[in-house]
Amino acid sequence: MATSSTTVRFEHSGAVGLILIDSPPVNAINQDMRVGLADALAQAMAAPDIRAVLILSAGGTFMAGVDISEFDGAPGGPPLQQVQAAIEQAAKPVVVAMQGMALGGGLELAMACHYRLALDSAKLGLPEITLGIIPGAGGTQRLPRLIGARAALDMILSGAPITAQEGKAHGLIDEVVQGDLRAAGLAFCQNLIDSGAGPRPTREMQANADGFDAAGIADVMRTHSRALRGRTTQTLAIEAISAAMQSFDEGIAIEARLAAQSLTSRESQALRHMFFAERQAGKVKGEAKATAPAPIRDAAVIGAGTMGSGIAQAFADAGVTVTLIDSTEAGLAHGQDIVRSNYAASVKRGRISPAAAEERIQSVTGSLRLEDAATADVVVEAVFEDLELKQDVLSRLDAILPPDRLIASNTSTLSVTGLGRATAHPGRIAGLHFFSPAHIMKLVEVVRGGETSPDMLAKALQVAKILKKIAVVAGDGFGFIGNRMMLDGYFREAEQLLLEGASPSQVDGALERFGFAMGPQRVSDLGGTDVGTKARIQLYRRETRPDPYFVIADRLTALGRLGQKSGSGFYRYEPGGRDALPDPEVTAVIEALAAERGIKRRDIGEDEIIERCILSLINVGAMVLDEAVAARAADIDVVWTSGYGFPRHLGGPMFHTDTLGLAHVAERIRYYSEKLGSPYWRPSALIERLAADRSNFDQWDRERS
Ligand code: 3H9
Repeated sequence: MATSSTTVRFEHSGAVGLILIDSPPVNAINQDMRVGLADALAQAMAAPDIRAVLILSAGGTFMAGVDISEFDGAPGGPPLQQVQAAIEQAAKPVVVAMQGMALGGGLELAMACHYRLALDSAKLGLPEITLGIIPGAGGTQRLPRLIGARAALDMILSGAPITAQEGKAHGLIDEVVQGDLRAAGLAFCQNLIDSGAGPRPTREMQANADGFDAAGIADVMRTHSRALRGRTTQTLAIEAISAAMQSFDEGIAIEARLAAQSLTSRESQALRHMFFAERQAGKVKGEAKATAPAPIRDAAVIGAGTMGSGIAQAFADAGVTVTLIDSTEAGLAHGQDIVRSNYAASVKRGRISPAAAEERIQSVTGSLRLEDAATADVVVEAVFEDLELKQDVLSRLDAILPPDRLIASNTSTLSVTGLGRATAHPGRIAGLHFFSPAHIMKLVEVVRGGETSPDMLAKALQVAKILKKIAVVAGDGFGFIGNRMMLDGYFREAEQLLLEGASPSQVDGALERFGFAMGPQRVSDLGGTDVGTKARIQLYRRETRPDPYFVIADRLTALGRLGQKSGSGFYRYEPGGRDALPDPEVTAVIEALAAERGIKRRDIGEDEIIERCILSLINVGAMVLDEAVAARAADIDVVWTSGYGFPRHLGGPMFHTDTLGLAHVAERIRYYSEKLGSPYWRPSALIERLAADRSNFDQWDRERS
């Protein structure tokens, strides 16, 4: 039976009224659905032969929550809370049966129903905190009533879904179903009808406050402290859950006020920006999606070093069989050892079963013959970062593989266009710049060489998707997106501050307090100062940079201070220790380098450190955008939040620029440009233009979407 909505239908099935939701891809709740739900419920209540109601949805996802794109406008139609109240106060029992993900407003809708069933594979969660908001459709009031306030706090602060079985154990789910969900739902309704069980409104339940005292709350907060560093939403969530001890109507009014407050926060705007930016990043404007991309079942990875074996493992994790090829037996054995020990560590942490780990290890076959890549659907070259070596390997692969196969290079420094030209089919060469450790890090820069064909670019994006990576398309410039901004902007300025008088721990501390997971010098020590030095040697073959450019890191490399692995770098480390300890020897190195350049050292405050590092990052980011190395400002935000530890709740460097205001940013860059007189502080023309036009990066993106 029709409703006044295109996404909700109403049907009779004997004495059960079926409310059927169908809004692909993820049944996000929008105005049309709210209208439809209200209408269908009214029909069910008005039909004398209907004695129970069953809500079902189509597709693999029960409901992904409220349509996030509606948040910035004034959503029309009945509010979700009104629809929920109508369900909860209905005179006939309302049952919901869930499959796949039941998230946010979707789970909140379910909690307003009288009975809840879930397929055994279903997952239930309130991920609102990841968007910087609190559950605003009764979640903070009904969840404590169903599972207790402490468990509710844990679920709301984590944002992660629980399984159907856990839901049952907590009291969120009445029955876990295997097989036919619709049939199980109808049978459940029939039972209710037969037994005369009526509605069971959650609002009438009492929330269990056990463990929801100051100590209990602090305990839960500690569990999530890493993920919530620098965040504020959790405070509002605690306040809202506390209100669940009051009457339902009082509590729901408090929740509404706090939810509105969270929604307008900059934190929420930033996190919602990131949600869409991450999903948009892998899409290339103006290019049709590959209609039905050929499946990727077999891959080959060339080079069994740390990167190559990590990439091989990422394929194995995605269920793709992979041939790991190295030129030496020792190299191959080392790579296979890395794979094995990574899986052993995952088993130890309980992330994967021993059987699954073994299966994945078996899916990686070692080989010493490049010819064994011949049957692979895709090949990723990850040999040592050396132009001639890579060109040689790529041209040999090009001769071995049929021309419709993608050959991707995991280069982080070399020109993908230049690499492609070493082959007879440059169109099939693209860059897949993984980040280390490749099986863990989410980001992949998909580098489009000057001659990379649209089909092969689409194929490279398909590979990233299969590997469950966040892909960002980057142009073939110096350092692509991320490393260019790191080297010319952020890390370089951090070193400049050291030359001018700041200490490594001062710079790192300031940027960690800004929100980076780790400051630049600690990052260098972790990755190895020599790794940076070697990468820059390759990069200089593309373009050089004026002095001073990483003179400290390069001197430390020359002195054998390679970072944590050698016991000293920008800091010193106790044997086997990871604590970065200040080292007077480093101060002496820095002072000597500063003196050689006539730099007068002085005390530098934390504000200046943060401002100069962040403005440098932003300024180079704008150049990367202006030069079309990045297609969208939002892409840069994705690169920096998922690959370089920029605080996600600030929305990435370009979103953060919009927050600071373009006029302010332009003015401060000009200020430092004049004060420092450094070639690295040339103000970006794009920032100047946007500031003059009273525009910003968000608008810049919108005008081009
Ligand atoms: C909420 O409910 C607030 C309430 O408490 C109170 C309000 C009063 N809205 O991720 P995918 C799109 S807040 C709009 O690629 P997957 C997504 O953009 C909400 N759009 O698929 C993409 O579009 P496109 C709380 C949404 O299979 C497409 O659907 N809920 C929404 O990898 C496919 O998405 C959440 O935070 C949405 N809510 O993962 C859950 N969800 O094709 C957010 C998805 O144009 N969603 N889209 O790029 C997710 O976590 C994942 O999307 C999900 C599917 C796990 C569901």
